[in-house]
Amino acid sequence: MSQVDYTTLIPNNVDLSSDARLQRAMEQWYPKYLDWWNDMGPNGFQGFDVYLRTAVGVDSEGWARFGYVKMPEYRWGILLAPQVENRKIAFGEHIGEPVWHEIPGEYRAMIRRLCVIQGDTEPASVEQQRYLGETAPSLYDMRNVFQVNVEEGRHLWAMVYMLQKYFGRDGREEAEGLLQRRSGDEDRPRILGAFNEKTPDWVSFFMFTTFTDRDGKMQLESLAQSGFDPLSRTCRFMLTEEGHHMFVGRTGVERIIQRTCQALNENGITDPGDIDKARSLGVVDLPTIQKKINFHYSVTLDLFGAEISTNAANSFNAGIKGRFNEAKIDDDHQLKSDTYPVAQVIDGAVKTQEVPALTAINARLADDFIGDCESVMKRWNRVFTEQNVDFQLRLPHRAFNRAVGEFSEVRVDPNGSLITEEEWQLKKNHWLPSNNDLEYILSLMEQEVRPGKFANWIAPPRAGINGQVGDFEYVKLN
Ligand code: BYC
Repeated sequence: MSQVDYTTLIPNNVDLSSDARLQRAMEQWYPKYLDWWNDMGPNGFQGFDVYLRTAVGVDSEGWARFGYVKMPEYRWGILLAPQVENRKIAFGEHIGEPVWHEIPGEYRAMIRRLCVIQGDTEPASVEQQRYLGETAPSLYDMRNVFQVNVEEGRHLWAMVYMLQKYFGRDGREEAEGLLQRRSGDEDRPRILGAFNEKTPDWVSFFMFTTFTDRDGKMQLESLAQSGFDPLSRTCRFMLTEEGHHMFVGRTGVERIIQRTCQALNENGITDPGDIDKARSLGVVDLPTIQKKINFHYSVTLDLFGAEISTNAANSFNAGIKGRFNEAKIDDDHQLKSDTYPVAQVIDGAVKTQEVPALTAINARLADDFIGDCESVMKRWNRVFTEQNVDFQLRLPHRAFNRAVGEFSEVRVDPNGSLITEEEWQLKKNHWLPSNNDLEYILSLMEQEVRPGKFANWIAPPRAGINGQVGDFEYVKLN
């Protein structure tokens, strides 16, 4: 297994000490990162021991070690997946050529932009989640949000490494900028829309890690195909950590659904859509869960960019950003004459039309994402079958509530029918969380920190982290 060197200030497996300029740049950035972490990371919990995993190797087996760590002392570092010998560019106009180990001059701006956008999302999510510790429904959940946070911090390191190593002074400036923008800030917002939304409660957190982290997975998978090998390797390792984040989200929502169903059953409530009765039991009512899905799913779809995009076509052509599972796709990987079906507004309705496949890279990635989300919905809906509750959750239509791309100028209901602005205004609170719904969710958020105990609105997990027992003290608060 390729081990990471932990004897140096910055753990790494990139032989950092052999590159004095880079080492100096990273060492100068580190204290600024720590300042940002202390200001914008988990509020009020920096001094406590948290049971965290730290990456100690980069192979798929046994890459992490678990132990108590105070978050500011977490060993962030630079980890790249192992180099694949004789790797060839798998798509675009350079297909079949050896991958690049140095940045190709003509693609400098493109790669820099992708690294900055990717890098910007990582600290943004930490900022969005910084108050969640205060309302954690259990020590298990508290530990999970902190785990997600430190790893998003490391993903920022991954992109800062790319910027500092390959982009000289420009890269240093971008690396500073990543610590200066702030989620939701009017003057210096984060770059992408969803990363300026609030994550004020745990239902939002679980939805975010289900849907928005899943966009992270899709984007990282596409960048992992890159012909620029260092970008590919850094994204491949980031994907190793991403799995747990989506697990936290999916199982978090699953546990909420399970608890609500149990409460409805125990109290003989036969209408699963009865909001008032569910709320009188102090659980999250199922219609509000549906609205939260509608919101987070649609806001996340915007992160794929415009369905038809020349930016995406250019980065595919250049061999810099591929498609999901590029190697498994059975075509010429150049998309010279292929077409791809893309949903668009045509004659007052949402219809699918074939467009040149090269321009539809973003639409295709969104399709892959939607397929992944459908399987999450199946898992969530299975809970209703298990609990014998007559209810189903579903994804809204892809055109619903969009602010980027083909549907950003129209109003569409969750079934995909175009509606007027008037109808939208009348019904939007039936489809998206209203202030009242959000206030109700917030009212449930009370911290539960007794080991093995859980807030009333969420069921315990099926298993502990790293095989720990139910009342394990994941965060030592004393
Ligand atoms: N908000 O051709 P277009 C993650 C801009 S999540 C604001 O439509 P393109 C994570 C776009 O920048 C994954 N602006 O799109 C998850 C462009 O502006 P410029 C993050 C937006 O370029 C949870 C213009 O509109 N990684 O890792 O084909 C926790 C036209 O662009 C938005 C990436 O996204 C928006 N939603 O695709 C932690 C991968 N959408 O530059 C982490 C890197 C578009 O012309 N980024 N715009 O002024 C990319 O691959 C692409 O930039 C995008 C957009 C997919 C984001």
